[in-house]
Amino acid sequence: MDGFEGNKGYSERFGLHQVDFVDGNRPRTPKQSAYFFAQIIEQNGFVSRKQDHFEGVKISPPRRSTPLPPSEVPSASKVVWEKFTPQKKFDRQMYHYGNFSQNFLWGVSSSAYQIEGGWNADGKGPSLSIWDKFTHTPGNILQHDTGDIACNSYNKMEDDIAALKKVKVSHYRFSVSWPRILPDGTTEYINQAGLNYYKKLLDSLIAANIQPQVTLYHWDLPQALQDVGGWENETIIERFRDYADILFENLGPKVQLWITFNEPFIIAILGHVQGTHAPGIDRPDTLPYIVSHNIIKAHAEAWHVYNDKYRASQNGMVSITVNADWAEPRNPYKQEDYDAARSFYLGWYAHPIFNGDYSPLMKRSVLEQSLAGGLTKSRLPEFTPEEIKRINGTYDYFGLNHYCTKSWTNSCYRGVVLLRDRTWLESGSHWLTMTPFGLRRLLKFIKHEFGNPPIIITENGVSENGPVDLNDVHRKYFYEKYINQVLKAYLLDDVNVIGYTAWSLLDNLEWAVGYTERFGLFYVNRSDPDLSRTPKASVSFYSSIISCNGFPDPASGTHELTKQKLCEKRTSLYGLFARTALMSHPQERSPTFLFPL
Ligand code: PNW
Repeated sequence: MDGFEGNKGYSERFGLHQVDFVDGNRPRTPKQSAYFFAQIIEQNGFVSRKQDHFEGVKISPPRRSTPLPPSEVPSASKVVWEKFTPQKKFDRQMYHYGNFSQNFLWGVSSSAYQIEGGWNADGKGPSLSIWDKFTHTPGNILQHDTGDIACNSYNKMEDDIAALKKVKVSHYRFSVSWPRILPDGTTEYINQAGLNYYKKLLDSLIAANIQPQVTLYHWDLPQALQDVGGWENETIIERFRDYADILFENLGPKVQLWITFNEPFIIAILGHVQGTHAPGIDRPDTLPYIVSHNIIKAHAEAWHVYNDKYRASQNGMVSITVNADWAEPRNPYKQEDYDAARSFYLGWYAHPIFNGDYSPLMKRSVLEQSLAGGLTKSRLPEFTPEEIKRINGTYDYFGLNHYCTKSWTNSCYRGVVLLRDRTWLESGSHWLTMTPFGLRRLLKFIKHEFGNPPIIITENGVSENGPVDLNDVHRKYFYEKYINQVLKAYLLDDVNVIGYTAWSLLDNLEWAVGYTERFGLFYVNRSDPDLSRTPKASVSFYSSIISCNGFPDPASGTHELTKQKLCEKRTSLYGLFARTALMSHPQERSPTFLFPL
């Protein structure tokens, strides 16, 4: 435990347990490391997770997968790389002046569990959500943080509306907590208090002239449904359809934009393969494919309910939000790197919904890996021809969450490997580097791969950790550079981008890392019982971009943005380099091996 450290006194703490030296009783609290060390002792070493689940299955030795011939699969990525590969760093960073379309949507984003608090208020308990259970289980969340109170948005609606007004957004994206509406997940009992909360939020937004964009599912499944198998059990498709129906019926008259699911990829991988997100299951092999299969079908059913019952009277748009990094081949002239980068994960969900069925590349990769693992058939389930027909086209726009680019290569031993370029600026999150150029490429890829749909960027943002500094120059830099790349995609590449949503309105519960990584435009003071919100410097900066509807040429006269300090010139980056050095994560520099390709 923490103790007296010679001439350093109590300032250096070596303990597995924290000791509160202010309290006369000296209470001890186990740190995360105590749980970790206990686990090592219990297992008498490091037990491979794979061994648990592959017992009896013959694992073949690592092998090189057969390269895919470039001509076999029509590939939009090829179009993109052909266009951008000759681009010099200077060109790709070049600033572009211009405006977005007149009715471009400008928003900020949040999600229920991350901000609301009121975890068991007004009938949400006793069933609760999988995130309530997950955060209350010791060892899952950094510093034992929970969403019990979060930013207390459940009780601080006026403050949030005031914050939104300050940014001057036209749209606010928030999510509905399923267990707040249907505590046991089914329509057996509808909790009116839950519906009233969201009705009031919608009325307040509309009164402030801010349009809502509502996510039905941002990861907080009713625990009661998890108890019967969650996304693994296909009866959930019907449960989700009924939940969607209730929201469309009750909230639909006030909503024009709906998102069925937020980031199914993260649900499948972090929730069911790595177990670092709720429900905390770490069963690789077939589970992520089953979970995703059911999510895709549930999405399609919700879209059809809207289409059949509500579209005529409500006239809104319904779609899904997928997350995607841009995959840059480490060497686009090397066939193997090119093939590796081609197989990236956005298509897992977008291909069935926008093009019909899983892509041939996905089918082939999973089949090949399944056979190599000793199985007799693919772990990827198949859609029937009727299902393909029902799922294909269930979108009204393309919802995209994007944060960064990864460099991809093919290692002879481990398959696809993700790397990062050490010159890329880092952030407060180990997985997030500042790589604005990739967003333009990704947008062009979506245009070609998925039939030029209208695209709404539903999340994009950056974090910090460590000491609080309201002058968040790194975030101003991030938004300036990323939004400028969106503008290039719109004006130069003719991509149909119709909206941009910043993540996030407030510093909030960043899932497994608790409140340590802060993505907010507003700082939330967690030592203040009132959880006061203070704008960071990026608020007025983002607000100026919104007022100017882009980046008008200064030669055309002064405008709000000319009053802001832009990072256009390289010199202004020096301060930023010094800052991001403080936020670096040296332990994370080794390559990541990708599951499940
Ligand atoms: C998204 N990654 O999640 C979520 O939609 C938000 O709720 C979240 O707060 C935000 O991004 C910032 O993390 C992600 O590891 C979580 O690549 C992890 C990753 C990407 C997105």
